[in-house]
Amino acid sequence: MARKTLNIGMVGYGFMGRAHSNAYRTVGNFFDLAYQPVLKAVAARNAEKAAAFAETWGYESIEDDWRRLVEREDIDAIDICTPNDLHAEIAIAAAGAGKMVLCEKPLARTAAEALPMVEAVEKAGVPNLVWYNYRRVPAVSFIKQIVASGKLGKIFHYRSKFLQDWTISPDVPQGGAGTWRLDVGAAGSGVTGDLLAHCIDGAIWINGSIDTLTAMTETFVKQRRNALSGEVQAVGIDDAAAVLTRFANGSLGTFESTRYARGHKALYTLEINGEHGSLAWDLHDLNRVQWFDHRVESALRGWSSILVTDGDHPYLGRWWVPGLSIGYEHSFVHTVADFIEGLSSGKPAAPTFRDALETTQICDAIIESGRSGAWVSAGA
Ligand code: 4PW
Repeated sequence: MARKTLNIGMVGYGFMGRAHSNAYRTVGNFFDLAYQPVLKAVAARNAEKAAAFAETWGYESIEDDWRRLVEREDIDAIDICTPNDLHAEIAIAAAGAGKMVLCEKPLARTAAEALPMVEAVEKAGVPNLVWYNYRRVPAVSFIKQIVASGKLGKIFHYRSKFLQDWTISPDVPQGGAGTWRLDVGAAGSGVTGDLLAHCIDGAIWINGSIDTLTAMTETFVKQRRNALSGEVQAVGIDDAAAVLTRFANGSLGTFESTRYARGHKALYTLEINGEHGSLAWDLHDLNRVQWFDHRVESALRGWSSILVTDGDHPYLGRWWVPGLSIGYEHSFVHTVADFIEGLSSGKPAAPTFRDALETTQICDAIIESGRSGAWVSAGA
């Protein structure tokens, strides 16, 4: 049967613009879907860069103002790949124009900013999704399945970290392309919204809601040059965060994120310890899950390393033959596949804006606790 078209209007052309564009182009070749994404237009203030991006990725047209993109009749879905400070305005306008909205994580700089976005998509009744892509690494989806099956029994601990090392030099500027993540005005927070948000999203998805938390945050470099104005300014972001949580299911959580861990470029790890066993995963070996089953007889008991590349593992049946690995970019392809599947089935792919609001509320609570040192109730 001929596929219907899903006309994409992309806002932004950075790292995430590339990851999403690749996913839209690839998904139809591997997944059997009712809609085929069509790269209709990309919008960016810099028309020259937008044109080069359109040429590379095969967008049919460009706009130098996202507002014109949102108004276009031939666009079905707006995909927001801008710095965080623009997410709310674009998403609310897109929902108001009746477009589906896909938004890069975190949903917004704060929960106060995110809530009107949630209300806008719900009032308009438009499909919506936040790109927490690591949920859709097959090994992570597999962990979610094992935990949900009850094989671990009662959960005691959830442990997760996301480590990088690219901002250690005080010469790295803040603001502007490439370094907006260091500018609190553009990003809202530092590692908490940028990196720890992935760990929190995964934790809530796999282990349920967080009730209370306490955090320690630090800004190691206090002043940086602004990449646009050249002015030396105070740094407002958190460079590192360490967080203790209590989950609603009674388990304890420990989370850490930093951009000051020499030698680590993107080390996202998670580990879960339950009554009957443990599971562990890390992004540097993303096709593998470590599994310990205490119910195996003691002489044979030990950690096993499961290669998540089987046709029975999540998403893998769509790719190559068992034993062959896939990578980072596939998590975005799976996100598009699930979003489109949700359009056909009427069961929206998660995390919706409403789901992702919870992660942003936790991030707010981390920043608040980092300032006060107090235990705070997480969530609404
Ligand atoms: O979302 C995160 C980014 O902002 C990513 O998953 C990794 O860290 C790669 O870039 C940053």
